Amino acid sequence: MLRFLTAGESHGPSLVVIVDGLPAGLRVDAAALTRDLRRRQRGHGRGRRMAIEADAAVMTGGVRRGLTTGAPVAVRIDNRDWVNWAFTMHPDEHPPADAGGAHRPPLTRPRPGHADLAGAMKYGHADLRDVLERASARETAARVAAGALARLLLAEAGIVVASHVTAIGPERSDAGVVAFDDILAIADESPTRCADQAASARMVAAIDRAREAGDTLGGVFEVAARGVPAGLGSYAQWDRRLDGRLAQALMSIPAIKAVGIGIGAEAAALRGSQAHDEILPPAIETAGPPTPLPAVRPTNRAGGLEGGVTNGEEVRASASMKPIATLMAPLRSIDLDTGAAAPAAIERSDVCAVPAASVVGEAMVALVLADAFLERFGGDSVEELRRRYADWQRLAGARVARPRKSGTS
Ligand code: EPS
Repeated sequence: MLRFLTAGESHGPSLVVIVDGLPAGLRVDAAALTRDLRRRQRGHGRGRRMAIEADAAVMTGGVRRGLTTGAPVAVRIDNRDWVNWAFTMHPDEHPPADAGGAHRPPLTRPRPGHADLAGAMKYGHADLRDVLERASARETAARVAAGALARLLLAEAGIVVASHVTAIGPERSDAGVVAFDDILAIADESPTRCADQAASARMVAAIDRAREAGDTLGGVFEVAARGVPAGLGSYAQWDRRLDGRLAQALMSIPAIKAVGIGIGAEAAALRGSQAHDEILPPAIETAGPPTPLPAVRPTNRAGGLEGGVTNGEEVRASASMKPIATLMAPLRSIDLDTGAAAPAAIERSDVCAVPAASVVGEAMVALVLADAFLERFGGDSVEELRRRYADWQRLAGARVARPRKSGTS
């Protein structure tokens, strides 16, 4: 229903993204996209590139006078650093004499852990720059712009997506399950996006130590979504299971090596009696609108998904990121020109980008949820979508059996 494609190189003129399938009449403001782009640039441990860039979304299609038209939405994010790379990255075989930037020699020493070697073998590149320019996590800026559009759609249904970091290197948050409001309260200025202040300070120190050692750090983040209706995804076919779709989307973020839903990998060591979320009768009706949920769940270890279907609880998915592959104290590698041993290439890079990856995770989860929401409720216009969702909420509410108040029969 909702699909997107990105293009552009890390040091090319710009990144672009086309988002197809958004209904007409969605209020879109480039500033909302730019806000998320700036959040992705933050975090302790980011490299010098982030000081050069001030990512901003330029809408170039599908939006008129603040509203989507139903046409594909196109967004461009210009790379400020392009001026320093224009000669090296120029699309013309013979760049103009005034193309800026150094005349950089080919890169031939692949970095273990980056796409350099695998990409060179796949596409036959002799200059590893032809691999790393596209494999770079800079591409995730385009995903964040797409995710911001998905978020605007989800907001129409009251669905909110947020994220927090739970570990950086060996430093873990001691906060346990962090409530959604506490995740939302994490300031964009937080150096780590960790809700546990003491752990955050330890994480900052660990990043500083890694930097001093010429090393890098990975970590873990969790994405949470509140207000997701029950019934998105399906157990009926493997590729409709929403947990699988979320896992693919999160795993596709550069450097992600593991994804968990709810308590994730921890579930393997628990007994069934400790791993599942019991089903209790709904609270006795008081004032307020009827809830469309027929039961109360005292815990949410399943992360809002059972059988690949949302169950009305918060959706919670976590992702583990490996340390960044570019080391200032490089690992052993070879020179592809000579075949001889040589230290891996050193490129400007980040020491840790887990807080940034968690913002990218929000975008990917928002895109999957928006896709599943459109699949469930459809509609060519936001107006139609809103009506269908309201109908479903009313009908689902009416179907729910209510326990009788004591004393009534
Ligand atoms: C990134 C931009 C890149 C890197 C980083 C992510 O900029 P540059 O290569 O000019 O320093 O900082 O990419 C990687 C760490 C990587 O391994 O690809 C960004 O915008 O997020």
